Amino acid sequence: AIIEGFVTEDRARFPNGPPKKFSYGTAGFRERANLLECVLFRASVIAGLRSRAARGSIGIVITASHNPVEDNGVKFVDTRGEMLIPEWESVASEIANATNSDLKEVIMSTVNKYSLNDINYNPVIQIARDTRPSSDGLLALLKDGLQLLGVRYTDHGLLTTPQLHFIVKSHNSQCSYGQPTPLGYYQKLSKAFRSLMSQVVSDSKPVMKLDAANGVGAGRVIELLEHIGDIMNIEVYNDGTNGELNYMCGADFVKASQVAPNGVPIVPGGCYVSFDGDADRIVFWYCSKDGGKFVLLDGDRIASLMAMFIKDHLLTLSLKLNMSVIQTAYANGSSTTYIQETLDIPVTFTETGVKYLQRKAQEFDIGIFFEANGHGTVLYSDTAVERIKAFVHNEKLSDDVRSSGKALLDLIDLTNQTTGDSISDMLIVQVILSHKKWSFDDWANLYTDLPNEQIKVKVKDRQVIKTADEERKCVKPDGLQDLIDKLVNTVSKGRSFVRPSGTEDIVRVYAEAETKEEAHSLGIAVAQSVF
Ligand code: NG1
Ligand code: ZN
Repeated sequence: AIIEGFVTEDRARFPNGPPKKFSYGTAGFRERANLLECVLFRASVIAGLRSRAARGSIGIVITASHNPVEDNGVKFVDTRGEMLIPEWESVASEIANATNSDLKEVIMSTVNKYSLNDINYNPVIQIARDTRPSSDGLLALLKDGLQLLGVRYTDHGLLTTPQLHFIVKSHNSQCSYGQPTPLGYYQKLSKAFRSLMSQVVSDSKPVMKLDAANGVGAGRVIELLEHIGDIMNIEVYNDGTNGELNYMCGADFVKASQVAPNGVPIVPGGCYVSFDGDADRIVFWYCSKDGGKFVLLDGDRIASLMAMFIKDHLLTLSLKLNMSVIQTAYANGSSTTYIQETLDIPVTFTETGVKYLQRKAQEFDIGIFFEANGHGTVLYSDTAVERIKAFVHNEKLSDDVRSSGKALLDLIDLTNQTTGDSISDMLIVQVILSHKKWSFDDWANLYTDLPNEQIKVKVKDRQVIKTADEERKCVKPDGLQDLIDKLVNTVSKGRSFVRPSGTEDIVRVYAEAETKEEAHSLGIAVAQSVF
């Protein structure tokens, strides 16, 4: 009867049903905001069903991340704080796409398939949204749906996507991960950060200048500063008061165009950081003191820095844990070489898309995963955490070794293990640089990036391109890979691959080589062969 009422209301509000065919992908449902109304109303039933099936709290975040301000989207956070499990991606798509007359049947078939009528669990849905003007209206539709269904919810207001992931995990872990509130998030991170920074002797406070992409991260960092402002200075720019969301600023813009964003005063040698619109991606950058050259420190750099620091600590503790850095084909070849050869840590490749990296990272005691674009974090297995804890409690340790072990435990607490998190990643990088007494220059000197180029190619049907070997080889159309191989062989340290984008109607071409000119000409030549 409840479902009946919901379906009737759905039909009254959206007599034409969904305005287009949606597909729940890596980015959730993402569209022009005005096309999402029906989807947001139906998101209530999707979340309610998934919550019951998983017998846990589900999160819903209304955001379109680094997309332009006219877009919006909705993503579900599964019970362990991770992305929605694949099986339910199709359930979500089916419900979002059902015609008015099919909706009831589609919902009921899910109810029957998972025997949801037999489950006596009254879920609570955790909700957050970003700063887009359309988010309020979409949120209202979602709430209407939840109320009609009698599903309880907590609206946390404006939060970063990773903060909501943290809250869902905390809620479902009976608070063993943290308190399931924004305050609980700030408290956990700031406690670990303060403890780690207290081990550093320095006469000045670190300063970072933040480009917040005019997104939701700006306000959240200001809230965070209430907890750590006395030991770290974060100057917030692109806070949304003047500029437009993600326009000429933010992590995606800076990574793709490799120039400084608008809206941030540039001081050569200063330390800069850019978030994306929902603060789950982060890149660092600066302009060199001599000559003002723009230098980008992307996700590969962050992964390398974290891997180095963690490995140092494991060596001090003489703890053998199996560790891997997870990358995609977009990782700069120099970072892969540095991690494998200098750090002596194995690198594992996966397809593009955070869910693939995250799943792979779970196979290790310590899995460090980062996309080059700045989305990533570190996952520590329960075994790893227990072994480090047991080690620190050993009575016969020297002070140095014990404090190294404690630092590692604090580092684990400072890490948002649910998903890539700009705020958490920013603090971890600051801790490492402070511990090493390193400048951004020192960090940049770990290795030299190979010049690279990314080109978007519009084709009639991008799905004719099929790839293998974690997208590094092209198997369809016939002959394309041979052509790419030939072109790659014409430049030194060349590497190139093509793949259909999962989020845009284009084919992406990546090329890298020893010089900027070679990377550029290789990219162009490969792009031409895709037509
Ligand atoms: P596609 O469009 O499939 O390349 C892009 C990013 C991914 C990931 C997703 C989700 C690149 C090259 N690709 O995927 O890394 O972040 O968007 O937003 O950056
Ligand atoms: Zn994002």
